[in-house]
Parts: sequence; structure tokens; C-alpha cells
Amino acid sequence: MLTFSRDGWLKLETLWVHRLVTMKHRWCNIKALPGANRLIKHLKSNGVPMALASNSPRESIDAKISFHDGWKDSFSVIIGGDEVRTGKPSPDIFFEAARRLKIEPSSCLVIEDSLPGVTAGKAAEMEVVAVPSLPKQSHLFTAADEVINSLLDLQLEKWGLPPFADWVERTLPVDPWYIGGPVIKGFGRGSKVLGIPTANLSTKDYSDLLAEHPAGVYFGWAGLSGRGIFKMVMSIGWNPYFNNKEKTIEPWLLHEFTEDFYGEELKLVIVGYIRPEVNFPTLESLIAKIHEDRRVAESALELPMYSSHKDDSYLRSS
Ligand code: ADP
Ligand code: RBF
Ligand code: MG
Repeated sequence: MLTFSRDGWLKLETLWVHRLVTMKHRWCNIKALPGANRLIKHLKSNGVPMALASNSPRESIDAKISFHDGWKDSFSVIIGGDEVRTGKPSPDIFFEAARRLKIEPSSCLVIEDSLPGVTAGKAAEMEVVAVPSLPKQSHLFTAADEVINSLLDLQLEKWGLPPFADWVERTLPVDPWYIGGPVIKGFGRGSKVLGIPTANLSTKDYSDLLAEHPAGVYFGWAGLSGRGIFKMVMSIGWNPYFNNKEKTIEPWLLHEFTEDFYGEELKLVIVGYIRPEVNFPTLESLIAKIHEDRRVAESALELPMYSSHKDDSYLRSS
């Protein structure tokens, strides 16, 4: 990982990464990856030039980008695979992007989601941050200068770029999202192994929402039918320390209960993001980190921007 100051140029790759959502077998919508819109707006308003360089034909880039308000105008340069001799992993497309931006390749930061793209960026002697489209493949991206789990984790100041200014007390506000259902049995190790009980929810009805949001540690409010509304901090993902095969949804309600509440209806409104899920060298360090997450969530939830969601009618609905 490199940290040095640069003159403030960025080159954004395929990362405007879109996701195609099918409805009745027709392409009807393209969703931006979480954090993509935030990143583009931030860099644009700070005057950082951006290029979009993708192996896709120029025509299809234009079509995809047209779904996103303001994106086309945010890029000084857009290059398709049909505009250079050889596509990624060849560095051609990045050299051409730098040439059109009138910026030295070595002053460019590439953000990439694919292996050929990382290879191309490094061959062009650019800095490369990888955001693998499949998180479980991140170990393959060793050639990148840094591998992050999602765009929410991008720290622009590491690359000499103007830092994001939207973090509040170590939390990042997100557009609220909602999950609910009966509390199910997990692996039974939250309380036993960690001393931290988590009221697991089934992921079955939420595959779209979970695919849309990065794995990580989030917080918000929990409504437990007939019992009240509580602060909540949660992990969503594969729990790298335990290397689960399936994603789990694990909210820890910040309240002392005298009994279990398996089978009861639990509703969550998720209002902020804290950090990516990570592995830990020891169980003690995992536990210490989760307690730190709890303190961060507990105090952030007092802020009006987060506390207002305590009154969300979803939490009381059945
Ligand atoms: P499991 O692996 O089955 O989820 P845990 O050890 O994580 O088991 O314990 C979770 C259970 O503990 C919840 O389903 C709930 O019934 C109970 N529980 C008690 N206090 C809490 C709390 N503060 N937050 C979440 N769950 C709690
Ligand atoms: N598990 C991990 O492997 N890595 C993590 O970074 C991690 N963070 C967590 C944060 C919070 C707030 C909570 C409640 C749990 C976290 N866990 C993490 C999940 C923990 O491993 C999980 O609750 C146990 O697997 C019990 O099922
Ligand atoms: Mg649990």
C-alpha cells in the first residue's frame, strides 16, 4: 500500500460499475454500486478529473452511463475497448486515457473491479485500488496497491486526493434499508463463544438487498414485536474469522434481555455503516473490536440524523 501525495488526478475505471437488474427478462434498470455515486459527485465537486476506461464498446458504455444522472458530464474522458488496439490486460486503454486527460500515467489512480484491469493499470505504471466484484476472490488481487471490500472503504487521502467529508463520528450515513422477519437459530456461537448474542434473521427473502449492499458492520434501530425499540449494531456477511460459507445477518440488540426471543418478529432499519468485516488474529481481538463497534453505534444513534429513524413506522409494523 502506498501513501504519497499526488497532484490530485484520478482515473476511474469500470467502477461506475453498474448492476443490471432484470425485470420480465428485459434490461430495464442499471443500479450503481454502493458508493459509486458518492465517489463521482465528490471528485467532480473537488475538480478532480476523471476518465472512464472500459473494455466494453464505446456505444454500450454510453448506453449504460445514461441511466445515471450527471455521470456523463463528470468524466472528462470516456474510452471504450473499440477505441484502442488491444484491450485490458494490455495497458493501452489506460495510456490513452492519460494522454487524453493530459496527465502523466504515474499521476493517475485506477479503481478496478477485474483482474485484467488491475494488470493493465499496473502495466501502465499507475496506482491501482482493486474493489473485486466477487469479495471472496480478493486474495487473487495481489498485484493491486490496495484491495478494498467496497467503495465505502475507499480512503482518498491515501492517494493524495481530497478526503470524503461525509463521515460523522466514525460512521457513514447510508440511505436507510429495511430487513425483518422471525429470529432464527444461528450457529449458536454468538453468546457461547463471544459473549455477544446476535439475533439472526433469515437471508432467504433478502438475496437482492444483500447482493446490493456490501458486507460489513452496520447499525440502526431494531423493533422487537411487543417488547420495544432498541439500538442495534450488526454484522452482515461471511464473518471471515469463522469463514462461513453463507452470508448471515447478525444484529446485536444493545439491551439486556432476561430471556431468548427465538421465533419473535424482529424489524431492522439500517441507517449507517461502520467498517468492513475483517479477520482477526485472536478471538479476543474480534471481541474487543465488536465492543468498539457497539460504542460507536451507541453514541452515533444519539445524533438527530440517526435518532430520527427510531420513529420509523416500519419498526412497529407486523
Ligand atoms: P444463534 O447462533 O442461534 O443466533 P446466539 O448465541 O447468537 O445464537 O444468541 C442469539 C439469541 O440470543 C437471539 O436469537 C436471542 O433470542 C437471544 N438474545 C438475548 N439477548 C440478545 C441481544 N441483546 N441481542 C440479540 N440477541 C439476544
Ligand atoms: N465476525 C468476523 O469474522 N469479522 C468481523 O469483523 C465481525 N464483526 C462483527 C461486528 C458486530 C457488530 C457483530 C455483532 C458481529 C461481528 N462479527 C464479525 C460476527 C461474529 O463473528 C458473529 O456474531 C459470530 O459469528 C456469531 O455468530
Ligand atoms: Mg446469533
